[in-house]
Amino acid sequence: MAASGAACEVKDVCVGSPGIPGTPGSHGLPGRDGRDGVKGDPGPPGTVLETPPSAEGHRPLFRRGAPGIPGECGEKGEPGERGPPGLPAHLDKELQATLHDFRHQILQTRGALSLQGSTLAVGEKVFSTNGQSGTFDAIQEACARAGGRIAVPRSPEENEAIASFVKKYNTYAYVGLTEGPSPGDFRYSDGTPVNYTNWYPGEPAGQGTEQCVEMYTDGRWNDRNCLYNRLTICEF
Ligand code: MAN
Ligand code: CA
Repeated sequence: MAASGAACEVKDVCVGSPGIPGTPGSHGLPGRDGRDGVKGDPGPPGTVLETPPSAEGHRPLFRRGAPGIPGECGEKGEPGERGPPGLPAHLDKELQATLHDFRHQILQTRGALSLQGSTLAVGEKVFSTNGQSGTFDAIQEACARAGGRIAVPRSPEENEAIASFVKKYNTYAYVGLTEGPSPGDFRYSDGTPVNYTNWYPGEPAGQGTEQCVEMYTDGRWNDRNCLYNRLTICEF
């Protein structure tokens, strides 16, 4: 039964004014967690990252750079193993030939230098003059002293070399040929018969009276007495 603040008879109808609304109640406690939601849609595809190739057979993406500075020299290595024993020098053909050649060239050079005139090399030979004149014997001696022999041409090239000295010094030269016991038979100083000649037309005409051979300025030869003074030309 509703009761109001007014005292009244039970039978009477009393009309009071409405009360003031009460103050709101305090907040209730948080409710329980709801159930899990449904699974979402898949996400968009990811971005492919470009990575530098490393596997063999792939062309590099970048151009080759400039070469680097060369490294420093390494340390000296250990000596190699000892070679097989060589021949004794006197049995080594190649070594002997080389030594012979060296000796020959040294003697040629020394001889030519000692004459202090003009020198020409033709093939294996060296021709040289001191520019002085002498008899055939004097020339032979001068050449021997220098370690050589009186020059004798054995080919057109050698003849030309000797002739060039004759022209240069404007003096006929004796060459290394002399007449043997039989007239007209001219030989080298080692006794072998002459096998290259360049006689002036009509020569040799001495028939035993002219036992040496002189060279004219044109390079041709004449048999002549051995006691004239002729240009000293040696060969080495
Ligand atoms: C001429 C020629 C030569 C000879 C000399 C000697 O020139 O008869 O053969 O050698 O005279 O003086
Ligand atoms: Ca003559």
